[in-house]
Amino acid sequence: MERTLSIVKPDAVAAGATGDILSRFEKAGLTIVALKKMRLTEAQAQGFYAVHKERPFFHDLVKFMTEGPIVVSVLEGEGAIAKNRDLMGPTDSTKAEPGTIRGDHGTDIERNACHGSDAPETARVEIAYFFNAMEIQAPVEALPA
Ligand code: FUP
Repeated sequence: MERTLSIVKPDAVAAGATGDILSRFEKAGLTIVALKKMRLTEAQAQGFYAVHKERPFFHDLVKFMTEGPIVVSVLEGEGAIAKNRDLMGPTDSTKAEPGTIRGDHGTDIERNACHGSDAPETARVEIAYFFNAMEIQAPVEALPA
């Protein structure tokens, strides 16, 4: 079992694509174990993308990520990280096949509709950035009787 962080980005939320995107996760067998809608502050977006802070696109990326609300979720399932990335398609939406989230809802490399963690360690850090333990629904069978 693996967990990954998903973000429906401001472009896709504004376009009314949240439901379509979340439904793709469920149809692929992933379970949404935490979910919230929020609007990032500039500092929160900078913190989330801190690894990119020296990159030329950083300023525009932060501006985009704060332009409107996002929908953040934790997805759980076997191979959840790779499964989510397959559903999303490549970072650059112009290179993403129709049928992928970015192919259907993204515009370019910046306005690319969604985020998904790229490895177990980043998933752990990213999930903790948005959710505390009480906000993540453990499977019912894992709860004490
Ligand atoms: P991904 O793992 O697909 O989210 O992609 P990266 O971690 O490489 O990049 C993070 C975000 O930076 C992307 F979602 C979009 C943005 N980005 C740009 O805006 N321009 C670029 O040239 C590269 C990335």
